[in-house]
Amino acid sequence: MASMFGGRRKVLYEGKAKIIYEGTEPGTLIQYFKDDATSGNGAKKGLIAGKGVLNNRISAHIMTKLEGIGVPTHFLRSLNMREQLVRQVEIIPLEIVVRNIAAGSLCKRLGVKEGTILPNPIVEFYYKKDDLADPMVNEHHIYTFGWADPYELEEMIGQTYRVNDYLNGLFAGIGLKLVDFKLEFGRLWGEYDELYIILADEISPDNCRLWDSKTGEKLDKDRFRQDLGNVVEGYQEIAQRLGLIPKGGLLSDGAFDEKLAEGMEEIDNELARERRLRAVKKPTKPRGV
Ligand code: ADP
Ligand code: AIR
Ligand code: ASP
Repeated sequence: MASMFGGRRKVLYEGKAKIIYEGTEPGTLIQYFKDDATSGNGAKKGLIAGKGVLNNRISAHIMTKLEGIGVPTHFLRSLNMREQLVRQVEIIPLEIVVRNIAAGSLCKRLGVKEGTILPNPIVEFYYKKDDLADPMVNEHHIYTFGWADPYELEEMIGQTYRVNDYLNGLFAGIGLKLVDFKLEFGRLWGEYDELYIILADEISPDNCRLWDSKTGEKLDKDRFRQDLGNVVEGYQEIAQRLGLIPKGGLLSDGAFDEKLAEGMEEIDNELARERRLRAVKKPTKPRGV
């Protein structure tokens, strides 16, 4: 699917759910949100009309909120209904998963009943490598293979807990349970070569499990993974409860109304401008050497 600006900009990367274009200023990128959906790291493929618009909007909103509580994110501003400008970072090849309620691969792997409330959040790490189906790894793998060092990992875990606390509250307030989610972080170097760890990629129903608090109904990408049907309706419900789209929604006669989506107001980027970055404090020489 082409960008709003046609072929004029350079595609740097095309992933499963997004296209990454060169940004409008140095050090920036444009994330274009596609309607393509995959699961099992590409094993199952599909198209969810309207998903890209909704994910762009939801992720921009959540990143802006997180920035507002002091979590450094890559988000700079939304450009149009499918695109956002972000800071370019060096992606750390790890997926950090947090689980509040048992679901998905945790249930499969350990035989835990889906829906079991976990007494404390579980944090897991996966190596981001499609060819290997993103295998689960631990700190030893991460340090040994140099994907991140202890200072970077500590920073990522700290930020991840903050994101979890904040998002649990945000979603509880709109009648949703945050079952689990996945985060990606990246490195950014400052003027004096100081290192910042920044939340990157997206936070959307593609990488969060969200259940209705009362009925337990699944509203996220599990509708696609498990062939539950009405996938975009689930995403729309989440966006609507977050107050991001008109009351009537963006679907008419069962189809996604691109015209209506185009007319949506731009999101308020006010908070995103007030950004504070905090460098990761590392000794000048690696520990123990
Ligand atoms: P995938 O690569 O898993 O198929 P996507 O289709 O979502 O995923 O592609 C987006 C890609 O862009 C991901 O690989 C993600 O790690 C990367 N990315 C996200 N945010 C940034 C950023 N700020 N700077 C550089 N790369 C990013
Ligand atoms: N996730 C992990 N890899 C890709 C994604 N999107 C997200 C899922 C789910 C959480 O991480 O969307 O919210 C845990 O996934 P799983 O499959 O390990 O149970
Ligand atoms: N993100 C992975 C994929 O797109 C895994 C998943 O979402 O199930 O295939």
